Amino acid sequence: MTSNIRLKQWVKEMVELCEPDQVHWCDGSQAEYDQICSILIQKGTFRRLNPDLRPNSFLCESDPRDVARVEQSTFICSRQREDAGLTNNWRDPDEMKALLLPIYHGCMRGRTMYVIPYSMGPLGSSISQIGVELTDSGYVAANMRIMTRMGKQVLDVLGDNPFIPCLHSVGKPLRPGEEDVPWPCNPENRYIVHFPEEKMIWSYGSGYGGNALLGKKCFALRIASVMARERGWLAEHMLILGLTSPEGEKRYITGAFPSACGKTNLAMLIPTLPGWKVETVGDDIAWMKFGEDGRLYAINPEFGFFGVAPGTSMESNRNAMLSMRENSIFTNVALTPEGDVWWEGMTPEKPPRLTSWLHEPWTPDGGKPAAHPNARFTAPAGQCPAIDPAWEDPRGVPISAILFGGRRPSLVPLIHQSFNWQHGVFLGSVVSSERTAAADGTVGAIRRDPFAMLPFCGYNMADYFAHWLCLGNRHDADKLPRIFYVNWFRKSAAGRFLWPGYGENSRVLKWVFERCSGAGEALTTPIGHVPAPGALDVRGLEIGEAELAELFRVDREGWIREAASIREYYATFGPRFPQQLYEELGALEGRLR
Ligand code: OXD
Ligand code: MN
Repeated sequence: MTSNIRLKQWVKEMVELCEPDQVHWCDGSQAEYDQICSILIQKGTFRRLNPDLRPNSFLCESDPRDVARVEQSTFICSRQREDAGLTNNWRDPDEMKALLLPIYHGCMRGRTMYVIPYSMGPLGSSISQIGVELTDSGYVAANMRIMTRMGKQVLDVLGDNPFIPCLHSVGKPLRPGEEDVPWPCNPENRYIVHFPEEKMIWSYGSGYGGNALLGKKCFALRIASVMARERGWLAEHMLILGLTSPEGEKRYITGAFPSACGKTNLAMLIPTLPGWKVETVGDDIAWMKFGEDGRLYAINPEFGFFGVAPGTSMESNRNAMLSMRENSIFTNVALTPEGDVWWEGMTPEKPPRLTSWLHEPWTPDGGKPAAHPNARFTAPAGQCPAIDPAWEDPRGVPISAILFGGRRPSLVPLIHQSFNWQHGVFLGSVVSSERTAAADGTVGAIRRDPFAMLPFCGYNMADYFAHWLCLGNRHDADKLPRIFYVNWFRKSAAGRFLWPGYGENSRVLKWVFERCSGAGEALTTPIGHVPAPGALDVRGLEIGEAELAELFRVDREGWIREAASIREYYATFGPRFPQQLYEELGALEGRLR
């Protein structure tokens, strides 16, 4: 097991609290994974997919009430309310513990507690961190083995050092003799709770995704963002990709986009531009530290992809499809009669017959989706054909550019570059997007999601902006990544997308690459630099001059309204909001006049 006294003591206390029938220390082996999956099959949680079509892979349907992250039940329990800020749900930590301890009491009766030691980041990297998740969900244990480096090797690296304790329960204890359900959960009592000072996570009542795989959103973003601020680094909701030019020069780029805006697609993009290559380091989270050379280095703390399945196809994301060809878990997708998976957008033609994610017989004319819009695949990152050779480099990869973006049907051009770091932080602070299905809420409404971190920042976002500004001041401006804002989703007046997206986004990446090399012609506009006419490589692309002009049009009236809406938005952050961002907003208003 382990010699770590703190770990042994904590597990003992949690066993006394939660009263599981058994405790299983995960060693991370294949045999153990196979055994957990067999138990899940016996319980009716997993169904083995046809091994000829999808080797060693499983389908799982959740309780229909437990299908997404639950932001209204997510809490930041800092000692002072101001330290959580106005964008987070805050509760006093002692009050939250007093509320939850009785709820956790006996919550694992009739179940096995899995002890999952896991590393976020390559084992032994100075950027990596270790957590231990206790969970009564076999589904979580199986997914954690794909999503993190987990098991005995982690305990060996941990030694007697501190770790992040993460307690998870589905919140459905079993009475003696009570039969279990395939997806136990407790939708009436859901709590996703973070203690930023103690660096501890308690999650209760949900078995789904970011609520339950605690290494991901809870640790790698909410708790890690707090650690990063304390120690001068960055924990961000960003993809990381490597971009190689036809000349063989390589640059790494990160990108922050709100949930379900195509981060995974961009991370795995197959360029349409001849000679250009994109390789994937990560698709969701980046931890970044400044190196001794003054450059910013990033690692992907995760070991797998937990991607949105609907919309993913061989056309939209071939590399994702190939990543999940085996050894994968599918949640809330549909089942084909042949024993494989299907979801909306996977094939041009809908299959004639399926079993939907609700276990119901499904036909295309029934009017209901076969897969839930937030259905997911869990696939090992190492199976991605385009995985970057340096994706496990403990030093991380040097970052040349940071992209921000979201889904904005109007106003925001295909790409613009910030004038400098501070203006880049301004761009990050105003990221906005149409709502999607990754979290509860009305799909389609525009929501601001600064740095795509609104649901994931573990502390006051005003302080978060200040942290970004401060890093810019503390480091050599020439070595800082260049900052850009992209919008693949601008539409014409007639409501049609102006830009084809997907592999064609490589044209935009090429301009980013050139800008980082000091080349790439730009026009200066009130909102930033946009590609000069002819600077965006559109050779071979069928796009009219009018569409191109519209893609880069800076609509002054629209931006004046946008600036006013930003001013209103900024006021919601309270007194700690950094003055420099008001200066940037004032400068933008001045340029628009
Ligand atoms: C995710 C999300 O699951 O951002 O990655 O919601
Ligand atoms: Mn995400």
